[in-house]
Amino acid sequence: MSVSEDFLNKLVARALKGDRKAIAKIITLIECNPYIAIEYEDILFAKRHEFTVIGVSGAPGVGKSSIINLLIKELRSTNSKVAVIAIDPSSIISGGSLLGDRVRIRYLDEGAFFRSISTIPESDVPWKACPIIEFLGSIGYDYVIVEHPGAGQVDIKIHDISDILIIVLQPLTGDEIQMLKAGLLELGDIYVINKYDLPQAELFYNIVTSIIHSNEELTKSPIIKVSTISGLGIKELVNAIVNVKRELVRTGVIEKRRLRRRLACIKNAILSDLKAKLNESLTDIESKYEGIKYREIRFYELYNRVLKLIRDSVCRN
Ligand SMILES: Nc1nc2c(ncn2[C@@H]2O[C@H](COP(=O)(O)OP(=O)(O)O)[C@@H](O)[C@H]2O)c(=O)[nH]1
Ligand SMILES: [Mg+2]
Repeated sequence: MSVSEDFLNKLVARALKGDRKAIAKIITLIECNPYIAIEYEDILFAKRHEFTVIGVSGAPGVGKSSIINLLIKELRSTNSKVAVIAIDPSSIISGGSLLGDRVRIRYLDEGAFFRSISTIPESDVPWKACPIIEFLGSIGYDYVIVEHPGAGQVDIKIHDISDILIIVLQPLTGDEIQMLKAGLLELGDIYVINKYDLPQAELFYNIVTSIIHSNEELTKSPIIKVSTISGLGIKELVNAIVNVKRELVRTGVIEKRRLRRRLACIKNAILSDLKAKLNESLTDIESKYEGIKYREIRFYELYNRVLKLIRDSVCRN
């Protein structure tokens, strides 16, 4: 999908006035061709606005969308504008949890925005998510919340793009306890024990708290008891977000995290470029070597030829 500068300028002007159709259109353009975010950086991110990216990670079904729904309501009551991006790894094959997310995220007034981005199962946060996040932040959303299902373990990539990472757990799953013991949870800034209305929640909370707080670096990490049925803990969760953010700003760590997000974005953009070029080169070589007996072709030679093709192609661009 090609796009002209003039067309994009007009769309961005509309998006800045809060026109949802224009915002959705720009997101679709970035989704189809994320490189326009690099090419048209000055147009898309012309307005500078301070925003915070909150990653919400946890196994499918723990209640991420339900929590985000209440978070939107709570944050809107303080007049903050909130955009939500749901990364949906299942949608391509099954139609996915997309519908579930849509159904559960209901508090969408003029200051809130929801969009899901599909990706193939088991893949990381797609790199196109980064410019979309930055775009939403730059046009005036104060919080960009990214929902990402960590398939049983915390996804390192959601960590790379978040300013604040919330890890959601639920009582009574052995998986969760295993994950805690394996030290995979070290990446969170805030922990939520959701479904606190379920039996044994208290016991689970005590186990989780002792594991998390026994980690030297996490002794002060907030662990919030939440039930989206009763609304328990949502105000505390917002307070925890505000406190963590204040600390990140005070210590200057927030700037490091913003740079980390940019670098993760660029790294993934370049990796995806290189992968495409590698595949092109392999196809090219395959046709050139047709008819030659494979025993006559050395690994070393192939390696160098493929590498040269990639280099030539990178230099050409
Ligand atoms: N008992 C209970 N169920 C909940 C709670 N929060 C969410 N659920 C249910 O858990 C299921 C998954 O919720 P969802 O928000 O879609 O989870 P996600 O896959 O992590 O986004 C749904 O059936 C919700 O109704 C809670 O606090 N208590
Ligand atoms: Mg969900």
